[in-house]
Amino acid sequence: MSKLHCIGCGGELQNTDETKPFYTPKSLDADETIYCQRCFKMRHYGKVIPTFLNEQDYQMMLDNIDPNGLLVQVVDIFDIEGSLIPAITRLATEKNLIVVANKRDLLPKSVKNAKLKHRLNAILHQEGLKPLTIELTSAVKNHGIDSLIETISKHAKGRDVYFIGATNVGKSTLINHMISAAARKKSEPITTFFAPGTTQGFIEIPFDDINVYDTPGLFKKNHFFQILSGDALKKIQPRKEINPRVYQLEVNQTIFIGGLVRIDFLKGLPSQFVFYCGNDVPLHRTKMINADNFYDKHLHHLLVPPFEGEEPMDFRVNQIPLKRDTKTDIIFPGLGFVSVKGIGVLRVYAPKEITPYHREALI
Ligand SMILES: Nc1nc2c(ncn2[C@@H]2O[C@H](COP(=O)(O)OP(=O)(O)OP(=O)(O)O)[C@@H](O)[C@H]2O)c(=O)[nH]1
Ligand SMILES: [Mg+2]
Repeated sequence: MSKLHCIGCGGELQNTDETKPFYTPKSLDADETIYCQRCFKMRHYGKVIPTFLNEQDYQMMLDNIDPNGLLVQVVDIFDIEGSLIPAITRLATEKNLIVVANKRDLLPKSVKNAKLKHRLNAILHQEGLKPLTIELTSAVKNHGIDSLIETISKHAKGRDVYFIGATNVGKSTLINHMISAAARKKSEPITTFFAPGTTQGFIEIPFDDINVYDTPGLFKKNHFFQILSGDALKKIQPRKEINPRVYQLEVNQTIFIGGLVRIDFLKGLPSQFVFYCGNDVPLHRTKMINADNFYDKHLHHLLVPPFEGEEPMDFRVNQIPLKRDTKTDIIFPGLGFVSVKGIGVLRVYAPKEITPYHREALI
């Protein structure tokens, strides 16, 4: 008998052990599409049941990809470099890769797409990727989906098409929207979820004469997902267009991003700091000399998350240089980024599990 797979996450269904993955109470001979119990709960009760592939599993998954296939690598425009995966970069060539920068809706509309694409291209080149083309999409807003379908149809040339990338970047959501945009019939959508680790196996979707595959994502280690959960995670995840928050900072001033990150302006002339974080994440400025007291007094209240009853972050200090004549982005994967214009030095306190990185500004 051929194996049955969950229509929501792609895992191999079983009905013998409720404690093991991909369990369903249903009969596997049934002539119907089946969700595993985990997908069923996620869809109906919004329960978080993350399951992760480790790097070895992920490599095995990639080994099952047809070497002649077309790769559609989806990246989160909010954490571009952090969405890249060395194992995919090794697989990618100039002829088999399309990059989709998803979650465009979170960045201000006023930023020109042409500029974003130009900067994205430069960033990808630096990371050793030369895609056939870059698409900007918002899966939730249905933007850029028609163009993505066109691009895939143009470049597939009879090849199978694989949506790949880090977890939670929006692969399954994109495919669901491609299906509805093209009014293809597929009665049950693929499971998507706000937390990572949703898709568990290959899900094949026939799309005209092309086979499109959804695949599980690789969990990002350097990401606030690692250390936050529940309400704290919900609070930092931007849901709609971000209002950039602009601060003119002087040396010896400090700014807090919730109780998660502290930035001290150690050296430099007065400079503009533009924060691209979820609109609900509080920012507070204080004098550096008062910053320790401010943190002790306001953690869990003004400075949230973490919320009352949750552990404070275990901070590690990073020094970040600001270069002359360029704007520098400092990225806190999962939380957002700050763009700083000017020359100088920052001291950044971030949770020890998170390594902030910097680059020439995206915007
Ligand atoms: N704001 C915004 N959110 C999005 C977009 N696309 C997806 N999301 C959200 O991101 C979360 C993850 O989406 P999924 O489609 O499950 O991501 P995935 O890449 O399939 O994740 P895995 O299956 O875990 O690898 C969900 O909460 C989606 O609603 C987008 O374009 N904009
Ligand atoms: Mg998925």
